[in-house]
Amino acid sequence: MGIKEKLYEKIQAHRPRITRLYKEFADKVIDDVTVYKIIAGMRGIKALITDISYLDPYEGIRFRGYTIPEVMEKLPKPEGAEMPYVEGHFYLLLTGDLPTEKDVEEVFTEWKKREQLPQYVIDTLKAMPRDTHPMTMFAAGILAMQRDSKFAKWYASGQFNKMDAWDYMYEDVMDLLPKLPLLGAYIYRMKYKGDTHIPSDPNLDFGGNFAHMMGIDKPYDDVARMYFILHSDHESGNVSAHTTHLVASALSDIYYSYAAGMCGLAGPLHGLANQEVLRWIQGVMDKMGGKIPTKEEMEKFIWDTLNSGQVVPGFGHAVLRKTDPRYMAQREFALKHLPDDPIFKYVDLMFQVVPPILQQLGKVKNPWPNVDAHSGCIQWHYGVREYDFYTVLFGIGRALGVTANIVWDRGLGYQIERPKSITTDMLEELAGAK
Ligand code: FAM
Repeated sequence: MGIKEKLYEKIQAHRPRITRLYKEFADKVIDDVTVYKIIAGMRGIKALITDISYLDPYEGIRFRGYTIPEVMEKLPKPEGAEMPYVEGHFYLLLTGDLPTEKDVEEVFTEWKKREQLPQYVIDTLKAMPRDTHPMTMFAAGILAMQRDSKFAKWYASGQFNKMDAWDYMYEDVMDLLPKLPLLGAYIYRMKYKGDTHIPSDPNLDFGGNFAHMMGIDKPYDDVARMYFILHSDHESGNVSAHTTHLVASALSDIYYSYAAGMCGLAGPLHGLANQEVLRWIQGVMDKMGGKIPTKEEMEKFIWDTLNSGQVVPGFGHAVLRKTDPRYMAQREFALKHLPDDPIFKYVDLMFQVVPPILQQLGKVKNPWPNVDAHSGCIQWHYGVREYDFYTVLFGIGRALGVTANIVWDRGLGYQIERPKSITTDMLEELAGAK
């Protein structure tokens, strides 16, 4: 059975569960909304539903029920590679089943047919000032492709039928995803490599081809695969996933929705944190004259940062309460491939020194490192030293999860999002603060 047939079968099987919940349990209370939760950005309110991934505070992310080590072990890998095919990971996210080699082959072939970047996208990028932020270029490139949306054309034709919406969304997603490595690599080489470009290789997979078009040798192909898989999804409430879902809930197509999600990812509190880590480390390196600090010296740098009112970048998390497994996956890779890298030595030292200090503060809910504490270090090692570009890498990965979500959103007929707002007066009244 092909991926689309399997997806349809899964959607059909799932629909009655949602219909039953909606019809028979509509009034059941699931969570409380407190004043804190409202003011703290709807923090923690259970108000979204997704089966693509789930974030357990103590275990970290599970993709379709599989932990990161399980995903890395169970998914098929290209010959000689350490990291799995991104194609296979997308199959898992979309269908919920581990792919066979044949399933991966199907996604590979389908994506290869659809990967070419339209000339008008290249023209759009070229028309932008060269110092435009790469995330702006990335979002603009995606938005430009909206003219080719099959979902939007179908809707405009007057044929729209809620039961078939997933099909057109799926077709758009399959058109969009394979173009993203080409778009990202094009932006990178246009901005930072003198507008010289390396054509896509028809024989290379999503991650391998990205490394090839970036112009970076092995094992950067595995870095790309790992990076895209690790960043693919973090359940639905984070800014990029939630924005994509929200915009799509208005029946906007994937180009509008995912471009909007990328604008959210571009924010310093979301996709930009990884470059803050590198900036912090390099600031310390300058002060140390390039030497690796002792444990005591590193402790002092951490305290100086905290005493000056700043946070230690790369540590803490809104939901997680242990070391991020996405951090651990990158740490394992670094221990194997770049144990002597000076930046890795700093990252490693921070891993030992920072958590006990944050614990001493007493207020930090999670003193452990998050994914961003590691990502920049590996990119820097393999020569991607333009900080601004790191969020584009995150964005290519994030596409895998958010697009799988949107196909399912349409499959299950989720409605337009429309929470209710109240005024401050009303909140004071409701809180008994008047
Ligand atoms: N260094 C110093 N103080 C920290 C801290 C850190 N790494 N993490 C949390 N705190 C403080 C926090 O500022 C707050 O202090 P105040 O009460 O004085 O405001 C207190 O501890 C309680 O915060 P929390 O409940 O533990 O964390 P939040 O849920 O409010 O915030 C983070 C979560 C991630 C924003 C926060 O831990 C932080 O600022 N970390 C450093 C920046 C970072 O690494 N961001 C990347 C997050 C990443 F996972 C992502 O989303 N891309």
